[in-house]
Amino acid sequence: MTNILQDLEYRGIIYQTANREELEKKLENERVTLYIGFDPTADSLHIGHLLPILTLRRFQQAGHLPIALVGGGTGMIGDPSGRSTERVLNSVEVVQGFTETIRNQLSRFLDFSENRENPARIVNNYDWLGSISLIEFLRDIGKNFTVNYMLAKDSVDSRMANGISFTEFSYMIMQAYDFYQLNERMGCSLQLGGSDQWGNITAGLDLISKQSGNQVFGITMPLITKSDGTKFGKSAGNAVWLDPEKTSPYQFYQFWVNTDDLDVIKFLKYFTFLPAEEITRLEAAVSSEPEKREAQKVLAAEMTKLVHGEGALESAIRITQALFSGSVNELSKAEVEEAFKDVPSTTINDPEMALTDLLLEVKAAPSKRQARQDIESGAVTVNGTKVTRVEAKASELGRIGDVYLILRRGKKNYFLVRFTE
Ligand code: 545
Repeated sequence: MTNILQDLEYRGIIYQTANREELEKKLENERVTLYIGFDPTADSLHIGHLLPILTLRRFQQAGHLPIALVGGGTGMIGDPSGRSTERVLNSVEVVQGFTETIRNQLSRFLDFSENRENPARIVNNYDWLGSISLIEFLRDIGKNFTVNYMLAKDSVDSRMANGISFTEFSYMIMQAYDFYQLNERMGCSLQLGGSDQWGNITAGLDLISKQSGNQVFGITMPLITKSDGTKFGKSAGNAVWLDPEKTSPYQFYQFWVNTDDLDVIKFLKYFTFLPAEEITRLEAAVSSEPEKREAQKVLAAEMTKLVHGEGALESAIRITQALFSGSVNELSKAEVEEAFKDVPSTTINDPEMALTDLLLEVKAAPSKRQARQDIESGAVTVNGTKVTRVEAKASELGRIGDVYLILRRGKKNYFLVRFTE
């Protein structure tokens, strides 16, 4: 078995560990069953969740047994960790819907095939939390925790000023009980999570040592920071989702390509499976020829391939090149839609409209006079071809996929026209 802790250490993925020395020995000598939990609080995972998911995958590649837990039960309650205000509860139907989509997304990153020695598994904590009785919970589990201990946890302490409901206050006991259940049922002895999960993970360690005396372990991963101080994982204020309907593979690719030189090596270590030698080579390339942005392109390609597959990566690269060179005529209808997802399109139903009027309609020119001047001076391209005839009409210009006309004024200003006839 490869030394997984050493690899994680090299990649900067370890923030805190509980029982480090014994864990190191155990990981070297046996297959360890480990888990990470994901509460169904949204209809998709985003790149903020990639580090824990990919770390599960690293453990699987190193020969250990990963479990992804979907919090169908805990998602009904709401984890106060890392939050300054009480959550609004979602309805049972909404939580059930989210549980299904999160389960599907998680399963793409792990290998479940039964013919390998360490297939991944997915569990839902509703299976045991949904049926435990109140009396059993308070009597058998709750008795292991003093309120004093619970008040001292960061997740609760930080909420004392504003208040916390009994519902969220109890959350840590549910997560602790999950770890206990997984330890009993599946021999799971290690829980991972982001740094916000330390309090919940150690609550599990404490419960298990009291209930069964078994030794178990915990690891947290660091909060991902950026050199410019802005929050990781946002693009123009929006989260970068793993669901291609919410963030297209092209947008996803662009997000990674735009990584700062000061962050790119850190992210290659966190998120890719490239060996250390390749990362070292890319690090040298960042300092010797930063203008080539080779490390960023490798990062973007690796991530897009991992999350969306080879075909989506090729398409993202084609779109990037077409928009850069202006040869947008080479794009398919679907690629046009993907490339212009964030660009508002203008719908036109007059197939004979003059180009000057089109430029006005899409607000590429403030007046007809300016539109004429732009065309004559060669500043206007239609579907990647320069058009200098002021009298040109839409019907003479051709459409992509029978529907789209891509206007460009100057080097970079793109406008999308959608014809309904
Ligand atoms: C529930 C039951 C368990 C163990 C863990 C949990 C979930 C945990 C929690 N985790 C976060 C989360 O975010 C929503 C994801 C789906 C939309 O709240 N109490 O569920 C995040 N987690 C991954 C990392 C995290 C954490 O899924 O641990 O730190 C983010 O990086 O915030 O028995």
